[in-house]
Amino acid sequence: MALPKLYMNPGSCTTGIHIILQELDVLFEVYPVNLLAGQHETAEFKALNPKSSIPMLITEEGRVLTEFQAIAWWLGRSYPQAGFLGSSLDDEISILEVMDYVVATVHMQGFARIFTTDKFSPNADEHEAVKQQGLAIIAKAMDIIGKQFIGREYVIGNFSIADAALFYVEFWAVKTNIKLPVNCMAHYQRMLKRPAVRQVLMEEGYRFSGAA
Ligand SMILES: N[C@@H](CCC(=O)N[C@@H](CS)C(=O)NCC(=O)O)C(=O)O
Repeated sequence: MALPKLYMNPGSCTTGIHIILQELDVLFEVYPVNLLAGQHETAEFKALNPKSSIPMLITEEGRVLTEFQAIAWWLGRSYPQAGFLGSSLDDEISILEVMDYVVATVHMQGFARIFTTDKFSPNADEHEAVKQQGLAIIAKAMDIIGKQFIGREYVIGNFSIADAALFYVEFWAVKTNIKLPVNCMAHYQRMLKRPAVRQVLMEEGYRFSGAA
């Protein structure tokens, strides 16, 4: 049977799905999609995913999965022995709550305003204000998320798919010099100590020293 195929771009939100696959020790094929070169807008890519978005995962059976949360959930359900969805309904709800807040708010509302400012306003005079809005959205959301798991090492205690989502926005924050709340910074550093995370970052071309 064919291996699952991950369509990704190093350092993008796809890093979160890459981490889950690596943590699961699943064999998969990597298909880099160069966003800057517009590869996600080609007819070939759109024939697979008309949303033109990554991450995209094509399963062993050939099913095309899109949307971070859907892909992460599919992986969690497909490899239940790993326990990446926790062990109770409470765990599942906490995972979904954090993952959705990370993707829909921190990423799509916050970082999107910083990385793709012109999509929010064609007027260059407004770009600084749009970026500041993005920064405010990120600061508020990360503060809320950080408080949500005080006293726990990971979102639900043990590593789950929500930690991979949280990590990619923490990684972006560190890379763009956005200050993280203490608990999120500790989470980021804890994630960096995980062999699978280090492996993914190395494969995606990042070098880092020590724990942070
Ligand atoms: N809602 C989607 C969006 C993901 C997303 O925005 N991905 C970015 C890369 S980090 C992307 O595909 N950008 C290209 C575009 O939207 O045109 C998801 O959760 O998977």
